[in-house]
Parts: sequence; C-alpha cells; structure tokens
Amino acid sequence: MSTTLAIIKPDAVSAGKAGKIFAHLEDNGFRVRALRMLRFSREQAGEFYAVHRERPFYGELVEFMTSGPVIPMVLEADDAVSKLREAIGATDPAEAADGTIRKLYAESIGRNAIHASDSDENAAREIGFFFSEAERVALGR
Ligand code: 3AN
Repeated sequence: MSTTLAIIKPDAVSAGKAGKIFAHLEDNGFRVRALRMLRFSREQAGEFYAVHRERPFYGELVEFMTSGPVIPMVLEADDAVSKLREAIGATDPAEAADGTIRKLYAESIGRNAIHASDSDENAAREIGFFFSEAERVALGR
C-alpha cells in the first residue's frame, strides 16, 4: 500500500460535489486516511503551486484555489499515485476519459474539481504541506 494527496477544489466543494467525489474514490478502492477542510491564503496557494510560477495560468490558478474552501486528503491504495491519476482523468475535462472524476464533475481546464500528486516524491511533499507530523505518525508513515 502507498499514499497520495488529493485536493477537492473550490468549484467542486461549492457545487456540493464533495460527497459524490468521496464515494467515487471509495468505490474505486481508495481509503481516506486523513482529511481537512481549509481555505488557502494567497501565499499558501502560491507556494503549493510554485512549480507552475512561470506558466501563463499561474495567476488564475492561485486566484481560483483561494476562491473558497478546499478539502485536502491522504488516500491509500496499491500504487496510489498512478491509480489516482487514472481515476481523476486528464487535466482538461473535455479530454478526460468517461467515468473519471474530472469528466463527471469538472467544469473546465482551470476549474477541474480535483488535484492529485503526480509522483511519490511530490505526494510526500504535498502530504507534508497539509498534515502535521503527528497526523502523519497516526498514519504510520
Ligand atoms: P494536473 O492537475 O492534471 O496535474 P497540471 O499540473 O498541468 O495538471 O496543472 C496544474 C493545475 O493548473 C491544473 N489542475 C489546473 O487547475 C491548472 N491549469 C493547467 N493548465 C491550465 C490552463 N491551460 N488554463 C488554466 N488552468 C490550467
């Protein structure tokens, strides 16, 4: 078993889709191991997405991610990172495969319902961004 980080984004939280997304994840074999709800400050969102600082959509991304509450969570499964990337679908919901979370619940490439870590290394960094050492100890990692 391994872990990864997902964030239910402000579009999905405000549209009342969080429960459906949890159900989708649980039905697809993920266990929720840690969970919070919070609102990003601009500084936190900027830091979380620092790798995208030079991309043209960075300002829009930070603006959107601070627009309302988000729900970061630690998910556990076999090969959790790649399994979750598969379950969420392509960045642009118009290109996402049928049955994926973004196909079902995302509005657009910018407002795309859910974030998922893209490597084990980034999953560890991103889990550490949201969850304290005490919470990670409770996970046994
Ligand atoms: P993914 O979330 O599928 O890993 P990335 O890492 O390429 O996609 O992009 C990070 C986030 O930046 C996306 N989830 C999306 O919210 C936003 N984003 C990516 N491309 C665009 C774009 N062309 N226009 C607006 N926002 C974008």
